[in-house]
Amino acid sequence: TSRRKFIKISALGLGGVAATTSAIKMFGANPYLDELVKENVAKKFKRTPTYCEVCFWKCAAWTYTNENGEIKKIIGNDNDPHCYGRLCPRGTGGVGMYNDEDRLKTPLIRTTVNGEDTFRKASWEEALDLIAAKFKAVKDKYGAESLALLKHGAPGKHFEHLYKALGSDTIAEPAYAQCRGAREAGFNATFGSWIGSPEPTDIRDTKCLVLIGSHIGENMHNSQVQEMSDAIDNGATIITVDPRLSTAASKSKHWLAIKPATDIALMLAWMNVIIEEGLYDKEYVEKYGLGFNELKEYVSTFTPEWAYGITTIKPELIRETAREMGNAAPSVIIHPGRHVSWYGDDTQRARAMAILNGLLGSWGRRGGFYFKESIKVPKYPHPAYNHPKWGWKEIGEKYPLAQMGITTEVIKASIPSPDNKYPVKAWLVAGTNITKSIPDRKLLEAAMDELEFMVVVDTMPMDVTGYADVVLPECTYLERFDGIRSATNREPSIALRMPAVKPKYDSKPSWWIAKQLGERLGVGDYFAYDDYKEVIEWQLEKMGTSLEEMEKIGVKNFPRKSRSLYLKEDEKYEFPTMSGKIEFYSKELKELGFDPMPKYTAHPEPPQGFYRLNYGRAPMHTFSRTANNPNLNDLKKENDLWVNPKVARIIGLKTGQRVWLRNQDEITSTFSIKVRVTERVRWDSVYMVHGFGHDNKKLTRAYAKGINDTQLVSKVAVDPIMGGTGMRGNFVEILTENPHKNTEI
Ligand code: MGD
Ligand code: SF4
Repeated sequence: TSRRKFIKISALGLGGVAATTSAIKMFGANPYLDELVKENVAKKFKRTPTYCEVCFWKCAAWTYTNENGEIKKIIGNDNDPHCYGRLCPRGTGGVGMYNDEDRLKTPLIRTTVNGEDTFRKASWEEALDLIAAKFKAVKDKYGAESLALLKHGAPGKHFEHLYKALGSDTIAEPAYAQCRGAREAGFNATFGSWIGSPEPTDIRDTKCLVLIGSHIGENMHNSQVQEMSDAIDNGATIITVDPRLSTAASKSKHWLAIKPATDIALMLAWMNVIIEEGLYDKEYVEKYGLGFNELKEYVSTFTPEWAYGITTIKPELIRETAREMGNAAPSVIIHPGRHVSWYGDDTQRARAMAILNGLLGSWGRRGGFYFKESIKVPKYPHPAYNHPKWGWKEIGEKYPLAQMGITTEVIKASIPSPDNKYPVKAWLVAGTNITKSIPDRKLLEAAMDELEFMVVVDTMPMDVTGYADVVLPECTYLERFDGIRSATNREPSIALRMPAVKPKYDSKPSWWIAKQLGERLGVGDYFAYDDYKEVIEWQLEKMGTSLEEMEKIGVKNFPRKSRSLYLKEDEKYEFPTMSGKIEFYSKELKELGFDPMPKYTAHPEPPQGFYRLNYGRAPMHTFSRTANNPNLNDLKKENDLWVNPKVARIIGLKTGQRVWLRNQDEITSTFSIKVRVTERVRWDSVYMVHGFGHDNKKLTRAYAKGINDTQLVSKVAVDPIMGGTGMRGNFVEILTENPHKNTEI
């Protein structure tokens, strides 16, 4: 049996399923408050600035507390370009993170009682001393590089500082290889810059928005959704390419119900029409583009008729939508998407999107992509970082265009083998529930089993905590200072996060935990402050403001300094690519042995009786982090399985019926899911919202609710260019009988 057996049942008491007053209910179902409500709240309560941590859009907000120090409401900051004064349902429900009675309450240390692994409560002193001793032992024996950090969100920044001080940059996060890495690599290879977050898409002024598997609206990124709704009101054409009738598709002029995994073929056909019919921006392409002739020649055979056979989209529709884009150009956006790790050729799919934008002249144009700008937050002084001998770069060296750590490669490096040159021996996991966010559970468990030590810093007893040797309870974003949010937008802005209330239970902020560990590990001089507040005060002053001012305004906007928002007429602009041009043909990719222009490759299809497992988001949840949040759980308790009526007829399924899923590798879902029969999904796939089906009983609301899609993602198609893990090539069969009837889960 495995040493690091997942601890399912805690020795500690379980909290009751109390229904706290839902902040959302308080103001009705509409999360967007009217001015009157805002004013009333503002009069009655004390307000403290923060920025939201329920997802990574980081909307600036005000936390309102009453005289007893209870949080009553969180409302968007009117001056914030990420939210324009209105939070999404999750942001409003962020108070549930604070109120959740299942929260981690004290440090926990793994122990054995009667041969069973369990956790015991520990003091901070004991837990920190233990971690420091174990980390020191790994550092002394193998080098600091063998300490890996898997992180996401604000806490990660503090531990990154600790790691760099120790001399390790063995750091990775799922937001790269499991999310937007391929998009960044593809756009970087074309335009020379990352898309980043928020995307510099000028949606509010666009005339045509093309969404390719990007379900804005269900995938709730606040200002982007608001801008899209304004664009629709202003008559913009929305074209959505999605095998499923998403909310965005339902608001679109054209819904292209594409056969999954064939998007590159559609985009090549669009290029074909745009070039053949002269719909591209000739002047722009001539002035800024490189390799247009090669592209023209290359796409000449990819006609809409050719693409029809692959995508199932009618040639007339491919032509009509290409003309819509051409007519709107340059105020057109082929949206780069966000979670793009689908089929392993994701960098090339992103390249196809980038090339279309280049042809239509939308980069640097009103209604297309603007030139983003941010303001640098000055670095609080500390000694120079120690240089590691190896780190995330070397671990991911097989993938030439990887620009950040690849989680799955760090995980592989944690399994000893004779050819493993970069042995990882201990992990600190902060703010990421890797058992739900990283595919291939077998590999992950094998790695965790080999580790000499594993620490998890989280606010909740998520599944990942069950594998840790030590669990540290972080306080929520509403109870702490964090780094200043410097936003990249049309205009630069900063936002302050400060505690609205004291940390509940025995929880502590990450900055404090990192400092404590730093002091114990001999790098205390990198943490030359008693309170993170001092760092913020120092930085704000350097930026021409103060903590006092920021407490009052929460967000400060700065004028642009770099250049104009869009390209000027006749502007001589050098793109930050190697050639200084938009690279329709990529010499760099060619030299590295990859296709210089995107190629359509057929991907495996579901075998008889199996359906492609498609997944996405719901507007009231973020990944797995919100499933147990009392307010958000109230809005949606579990995911359901979208099944086409044709499939329902064949199997004999009815809406509301519970089923189990088994994938191509015979992995069966631990829990069941409710069927929803709907025309909105194609007959060759099924669909569910990601982030449900929690295994940890300590999550009293989320445990066993719905299916965990990641459990069924055992096969990944790795992107050879940047190491992303394509996860949409998994197929499931639908089981109507409980496969676990005779086994205890
Ligand atoms: P969550 O699953 O929400 O997201 O992956 P993750 O970042 O792992 O886990 C977040 C964890 O952070 C939770 O355990 C939560 O309790 C904890 N947490 C929340 N707030 C705090 C805090 O203030 N401090 C600390 N210390 N912890 C906190 C996201 C990743 O997943 C991404 S970005 C994408 S796009 C991918 N999406 C995706 C998918 O759609 N399907 C599948 N199958 N896998 C996916 N993986 C990727
Ligand atoms: Fe919070 Fe919603 Fe903004 Fe994300 S989009 S940061 S959840 S308010």
